[in-house]
Formats: sequence, structure tokens, C-alpha cells
Amino acid sequence: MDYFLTEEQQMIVDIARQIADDKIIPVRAELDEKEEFATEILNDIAQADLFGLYIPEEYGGYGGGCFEIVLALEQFGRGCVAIATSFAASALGAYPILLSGSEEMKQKYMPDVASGKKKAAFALTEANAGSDASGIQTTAVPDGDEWVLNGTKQWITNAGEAQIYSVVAITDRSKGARGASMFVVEDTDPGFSCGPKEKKMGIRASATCELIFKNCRIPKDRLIGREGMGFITVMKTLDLSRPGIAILGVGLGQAALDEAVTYAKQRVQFGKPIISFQAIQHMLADMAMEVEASRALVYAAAKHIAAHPKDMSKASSMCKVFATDMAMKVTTNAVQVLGGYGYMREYPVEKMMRDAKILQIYEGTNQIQRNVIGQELNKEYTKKI
Ligand code: COS
Repeated sequence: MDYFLTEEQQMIVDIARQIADDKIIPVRAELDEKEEFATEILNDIAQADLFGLYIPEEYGGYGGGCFEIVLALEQFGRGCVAIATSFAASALGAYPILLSGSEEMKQKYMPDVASGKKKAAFALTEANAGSDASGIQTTAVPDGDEWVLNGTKQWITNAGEAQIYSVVAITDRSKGARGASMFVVEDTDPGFSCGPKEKKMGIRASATCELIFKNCRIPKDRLIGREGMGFITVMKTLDLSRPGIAILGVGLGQAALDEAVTYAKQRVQFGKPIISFQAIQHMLADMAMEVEASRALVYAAAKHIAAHPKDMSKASSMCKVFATDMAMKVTTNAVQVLGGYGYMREYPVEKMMRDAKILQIYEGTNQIQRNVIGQELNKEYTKKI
């Protein structure tokens, strides 16, 4: 369908599409097999000037917003969700600085993120704090002109590859969610290290490791925003980033649909291409409808978020749930259309189905997203009644 993109928006799509077709798709299976980080491809994305799509021009970016990054991520997601995740996670790590950081902090870090010279990462999750984000244990204690961080973060995307980490730590345990603060930790800071790479079901070309803080000392001015406002920054960051995960579902769903239709036109059983059977046609029709409905919702949510930064939560969670549940269903059905071939690593839909699963889990499980939508509805209707 035609979404009436502006010339500039169409240009973003075209550049990202070309990177997906020429650079990502030819190597995705090999990188997945070897569990190898796509350094070269991310450099190509940097060369194409796409890392700064959402960063204001005064910090070296393109000056776009949620919608522009969504357009690029759709194409990267169509190519490979692992590589797209590495790209998206840099934005996730940069958002806290953009949302709450001081002018000096933005000047210091954003130009390098915008150029792709440095990558960012976001560090919230811990072994005992996943959905219950305010239950983190990592601490930051002031000591002279420094903060001293102790604790361990888990499953951090871009760990070991990023140079800039936005880290959430407790600064006053007695204050609950209001006792968390955010900090920038650099990869060279003393007392900071990364654990070994995790072995994952899908998105295997992305880097996922622990972050370990052992008396990690950072300068006082690395506090992002005000002390005690860390949890609020986290929530706003996730509101802003979740449409990016939603659109990975759309890109992935589109890729699975493309594979399924192509196969169904070629595969002959009972003397006919299987696309001539109504059972297959109905599956493909449902897949196509679901991908298109998800795309329309994610585009609408991203535009809403860009226009209404104080009213992001419901739109963000709605599109994340809808499009990522769709991606799981559509990739599973693509494997079904390909049958035994679909289950083999030789065909791309096997990887697509494995990659789809994480979309329902990371950046807030789809159960948590439904909680957020429910709570927002409760608030809205309390105001109305
Ligand atoms: N924007 C701004 N502020 C928000 C907010 C949002 N979207 N959501 C919550 N807040 C504020 C609340 O208003 C509250 O502020 P006050 O202290 O002034 O009352 C504070 O944050 C705490 O909110 P709440 O009580 O709702 O927090 P909970 O501990 O109940 O947790 C959920 C809420 C479950 C929604 C949150 O923990 C969450 O999103 N979990 C999933 C985390 C996640 O996505 N992890 C993935 C890892 S990152 S890749």
C-alpha cells in the first residue's frame, strides 16, 4: 500500500532497502551460523549516514524522529533481525542522553553516535529484574568527584561492541522507583567489563553479554539528568524505542511472506503449484493482511509519538504487541507453507522463525505491554467518567 511518504522519507527507505538487499541478505545465514557481529555492515550503515536519523541536526544527526528510524529499521528487519537489533540498540542507548542529558553531555556523545563512529547500548535488565524493572540491585554511590558503580547487568545488546553505555543504578534504595538514576559509562572506565557472549536461539549475529561493574569509577558529570529520575527516563526511553521493535516484526513478517509466496508458486504437488490450492492461498492471504495491518499501525504509532512526546505509552505498547505477535505467527506459517524444507537451515524461514521469538520478549514482554495498555485505558476512562 502507498503510505504517501515524502521524498526524503522515500530516500531513507531506498537507501536502507539497498543495504538490506546488497549487504545484509547475502551474508545473514553465515553470520547467524558463526554467531558473528556484523561490524562491516554496520560500517556500511554508518557510511550511508543512517545512524543519526533520529538525532537533532545540532548534534550531527539528520533531525528526524521515531518515524524516520522506523522506516530504516523496517528494511533492516526484512534483511536480518540480528543486524537490525544491533542498529536499533545503539538508538536505545542514546535515547536517555537525548531525553534527559545535559547540553554538554549531548554535545559530547551524540555526534559520534550519529556518525556511527561509536555505538551505544542500554543497560537496565538484571538477573532478578526483568519485567520488574524497578527491582534492580546495581548501585551508584557518590565518592568525592566520582560515582562508584557496583552490580551486574544481564542480556545487554551491543555489550562489548558499544563504547557508550546508558546504565540504570540505584542511588537511594529507600525511594523505590524514585531512587534510580541513569549514568553514562564508557567502555574504557576502570572497573567496567563485559562477560562472555550468550548463546541464543535467534538473533545470533547480535552481541549479548553481561556488564560487570566492580567499583567502577566514573566522573560526577556522567549522571544523566537529575538524581532519582532514572526510572522515568527508562520508561520514556522504552516508549520511544518500542515502535522500532514493532517495525522489525513488520520487516520480518514481510520477508517471511515473500519467501512463502515465492516457494508456493514454485513447489509442485499433485501436478500443480501449491499456490493454486485454496488452503495455501488462505494462509498467504491472512499473512499478507496481518503484515499490512501491522505496518499501518506501526507507522501511525510512530507518527503519533513524534507529534505527542508526552503521550507515547499506549501507542508504543499497542504497536509493539500487535506487530511482534504477528511476526511470530507469520514466520511460523511461512515455515508451514514450506513444510519440511521450511524446517531446514537451507531455507531462510527457519532463521526467521527463530528470530521472531525475541521480538515478543525484549524491550518489555508482550504481557507487560498489555499491562501498560490496560493501565492507560483505565486512566483515560477514569478521566472521561
Ligand atoms: N513515562 C513516564 N513515566 C512513567 C512511565 C512512562 N511511560 N511509566 C511509568 N512512569 C512513572 C510512574 O508515573 C511512576 O512515577 P511516580 O513515582 O511519580 O508515581 C514511576 O514511573 C513508577 O511507575 P510504576 O509504578 O507504573 O512502575 P512499576 O514498578 O509498576 O513498573 C512496568 C511498571 C512493569 C510497566 C515497568 O517496570 C516496565 O516497563 N517493565 C518492563 C521493563 C522492560 O521493558 N524491560 C526490557 C529491558 S530493556 S531492553
